[in-house]
Amino acid sequence: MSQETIFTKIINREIPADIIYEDELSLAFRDINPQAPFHVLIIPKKAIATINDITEQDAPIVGHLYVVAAKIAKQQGFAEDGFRVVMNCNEHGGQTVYHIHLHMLAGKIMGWPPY
Ligand code: DGP
Repeated sequence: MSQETIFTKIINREIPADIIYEDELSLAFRDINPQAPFHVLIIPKKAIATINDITEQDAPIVGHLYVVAAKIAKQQGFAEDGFRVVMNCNEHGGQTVYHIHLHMLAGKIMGWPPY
């Protein structure tokens, strides 16, 4: 299942976003409603609606999102102190935009459990 969402419009520069990283497979931009001093969304350029829709073929794309998170952590100086990445799935997971994305949060000590 793949549907166009607001994130496709961000990829296509049809709506603005504060983009901090881009390569052939992915894009990272600041979350419009930050939950930490540093909060970006790392998304694949391929529109995959939810974790449930990820196929074996998509594994390199999904793995790449974590490589990008590691790059951003080093670039932004969060690698040593640490940070959190999380991907929400469907209603109970708190997903609101149906184009998979890693939330990357940093700049404070995170609580656990996350509710
Ligand atoms: P989730 O609830 O896990 O699906 O996260 C969706 C996130 O997307 C949420 O934290 C807010 C963010 N968001 C929604 N619309 C926009 C937008 O137009 N621009 C940006 N930068 N972020 C958005």
